[in-house]
Amino acid sequence: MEVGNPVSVMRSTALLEQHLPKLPLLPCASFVSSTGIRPVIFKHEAQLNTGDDGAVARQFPKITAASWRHVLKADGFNEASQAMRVAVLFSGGPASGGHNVIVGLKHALAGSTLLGVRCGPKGLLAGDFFEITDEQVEHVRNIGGFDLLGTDRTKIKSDEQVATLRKVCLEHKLDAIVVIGGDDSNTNAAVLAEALFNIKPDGTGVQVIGVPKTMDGDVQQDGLLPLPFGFSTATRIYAELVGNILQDTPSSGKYWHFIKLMGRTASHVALEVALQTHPTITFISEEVREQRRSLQSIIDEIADAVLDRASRGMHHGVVVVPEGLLEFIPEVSDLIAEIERVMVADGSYAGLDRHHRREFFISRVQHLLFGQLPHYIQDMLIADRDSHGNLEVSQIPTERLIADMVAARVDGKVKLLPQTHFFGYEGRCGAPTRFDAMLSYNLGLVAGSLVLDGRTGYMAGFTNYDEGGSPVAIPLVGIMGAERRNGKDEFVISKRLVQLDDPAFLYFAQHRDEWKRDDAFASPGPRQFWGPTAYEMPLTVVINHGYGGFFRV
Ligand code: FBP
Repeated sequence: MEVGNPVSVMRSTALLEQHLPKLPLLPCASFVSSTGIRPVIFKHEAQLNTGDDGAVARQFPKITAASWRHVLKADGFNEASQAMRVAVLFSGGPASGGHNVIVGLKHALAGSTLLGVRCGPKGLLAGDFFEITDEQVEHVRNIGGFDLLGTDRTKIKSDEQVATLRKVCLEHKLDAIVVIGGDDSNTNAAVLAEALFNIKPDGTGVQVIGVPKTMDGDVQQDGLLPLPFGFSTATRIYAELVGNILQDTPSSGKYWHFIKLMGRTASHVALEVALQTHPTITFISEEVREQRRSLQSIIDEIADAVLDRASRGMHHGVVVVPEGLLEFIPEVSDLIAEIERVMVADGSYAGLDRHHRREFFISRVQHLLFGQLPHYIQDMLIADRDSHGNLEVSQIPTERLIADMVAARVDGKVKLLPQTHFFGYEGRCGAPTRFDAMLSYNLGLVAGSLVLDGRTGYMAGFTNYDEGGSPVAIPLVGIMGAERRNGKDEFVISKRLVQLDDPAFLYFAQHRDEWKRDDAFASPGPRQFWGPTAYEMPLTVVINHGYGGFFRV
């Protein structure tokens, strides 16, 4: 398939794919005028207090001075009709709804030129652009994936990269860049906004606007952005799969399933799926860290449930763990920190084959746990980090580790038949739920409006999901904090983790014992695109924000 030329792609003749693009995309009232959809202008609302003693402002002086960390709210239609050249790119992992952001941008920027960047930040540096046509946009509306443009995870940071980018921007006469990405990509958007602030010969700059996407659901800002797009679809797909497995277990009556759910750091995905399906046991990483639990205590909890249920004739169950669980177990995170110190101190392991690389770290890492872990976990803990310095948790078979350890722990007492699963990639490119389709479309309208309003260093936001929706703009420098990456502290967009006093977590904590004791599961089935439940919101959002349950624009 050719990225950047979707019109050449033969979509299947499945009824669903034929009908999805016909489903409506509704703008919220702020964008609707008597003559059709219109971009809006913004006014300053409140200032965000980062409490960082000015360190972020010192690193990003220009965009801090431009925004004063002010949140913006819509303030009427944009009457100006300047034609601009705007480039848009996907950055990071795919999330359902990405194509609808581009539909929204195209609608907001009517009269301007919208250039698609092929293959993410890498394509931006290479100046690999094409003009997005109305026909292309109509072809991908309400369709999952990022295939209109493609994506990657290149981090633009070095002086050389920045110099290349400045050149590309001037050569292609860009006025603005829209980065559709998660926390790391929006951090990158802040870096770009600062670097491109006043690079044109006339003293003006190339504006940079971020759009929050990630199936992980962790780009949230209290009161301004309950969720990024992509989370709703991923969790509905996982809930269908987990619900199906839960339905199978008492039928076959012999398997324990160990399921890892994607979601790099925060446990929003696992919590949402637990609320939708009620698995026998679900671990929430943030609670594991708060309670300073050991790996062995997690194994013991599962083993006790296996033995208890077996004593009552139930030889089945389902355990759900978040993708990032290991990083939240204090002894494992200490081990990871030590491995990363070794990586920073001596890079000579880089060219070694798997066996010698393992030997290299075994001879240097003191933490006792390292030697106790199986090779399939050791190898992933010492693997190269991604370009943003993240451990590649999607590649760590945590579900297998836990299944193996539980099997060893109950050996001789009961016969455990474990099955392991990782639900990840299958969740993040499906056709967007109606919630994600509408949210992402409106985020595209917000981003296009911010460009036309001359803003830079902002992330598009959208809130008040059950009252018609409200566009907001969030200053990137207002939501940054220090995080340890590649053994060093860096300013990044802070992820919102599950808070143990979140109403959604409290609801889960109140009910999990009954889900563990008995088969109290739910099997919600496939996501709905038509009918009364099509506009349902994720349960965590409904419970945490007191919403009425349905997305309304
Ligand atoms: P983003 O934060 O870029 O949206 O990525 C989310 C994610 O799907 C994580 O949940 C997962 O750990 C990671 O991407 C997998 O990355 P890759 O696509 O590079 O395998």
